[in-house]
Amino acid sequence: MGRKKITLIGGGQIGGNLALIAAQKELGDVVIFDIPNSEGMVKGKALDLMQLRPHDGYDSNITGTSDWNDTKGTDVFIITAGIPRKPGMDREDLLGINLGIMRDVANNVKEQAPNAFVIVISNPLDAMVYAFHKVSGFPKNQVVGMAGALDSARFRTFIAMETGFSVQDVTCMVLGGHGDTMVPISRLATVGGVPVTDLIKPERLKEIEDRTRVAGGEIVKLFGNGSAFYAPAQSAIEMAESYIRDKKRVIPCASLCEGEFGIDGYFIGVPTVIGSNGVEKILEFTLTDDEKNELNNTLVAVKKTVSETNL
Ligand code: A3D
Repeated sequence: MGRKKITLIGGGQIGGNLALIAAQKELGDVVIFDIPNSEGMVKGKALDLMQLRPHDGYDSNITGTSDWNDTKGTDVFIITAGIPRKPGMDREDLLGINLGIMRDVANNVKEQAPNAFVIVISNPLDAMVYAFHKVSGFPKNQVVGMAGALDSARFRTFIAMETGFSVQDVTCMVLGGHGDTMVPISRLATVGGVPVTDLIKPERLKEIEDRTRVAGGEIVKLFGNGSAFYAPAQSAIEMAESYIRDKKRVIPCASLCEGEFGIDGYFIGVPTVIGSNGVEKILEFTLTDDEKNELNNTLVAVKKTVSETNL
């Protein structure tokens, strides 16, 4: 058995960092794919990354291409193809352009590697992962969206910043759609097992939840051109690694719900077990009435963006 093949569709800001982290973790050989206009850019990034390896001795090969044939037999695709947000845009503003791109990508992925595990990152995430699933016809265990992993990492970061304790010991989850209606579950957040609700006053915790909901926008405003890329890349790699190494990690992911949490037929952020069979299980648990209401609100938002895909 040779090395795994990880193909990044889109070699921009997130794509470049995905390639770096995948190589550093030696998850497999990495192919960075982009449109013909950006072929030189991804070939250049690949060569630059190849030349970073000697210091630490990673053996992963990294190549850049704009030829779909080079993606044949891929084990894991991570899709960032599309355009990111600019200040003043919300994620939904990207739908028209990114939907066309996702259709093209889904058809090509299906042709080159019908058994691959696919992680979608392109925004608006909840609609894009749905579109990939519909167009490719891939079974639900093979398709997942990255959002909750990042939103939870943001929530963890803000809790660690507030308490001053190690971010490593902060556990929490953010469920729902990847937009301002996402649902940080403070009730279940802990620092080293100690409930956060015993460490941070309710009003302050509410502010931290609110900051989490708009954390992507905070960075978009600071950049002035483009959106976050380091943490999004690491978040998707955690998911890819759990698949490749069959870790069965439990990560909030946009997974296709068929009855779980009372949701049917939509990809939405829920605690998801990722192992060698892809999305292996959604872990359901009892929500409070307030949490149920919040999840309903976020479902309304997800349904709206999905309906705009006409799929
Ligand atoms: P960027 O640096 O612009 O990279 C996108 C790349 O996609 C560019 O290199 C394009 O040339 C390429 N591309 C465009 N069309 C195609 C195509 N048909 N086939 C292959 N490649 C193509 O953006 P980025 O890396 O900063 O962000 C990528 C996407 O991720 C955007 O849609 C962002 O909104 C989204 N994003 C999602 C999250 C989530 O948490 C879900 C977080 C951050 C960004």
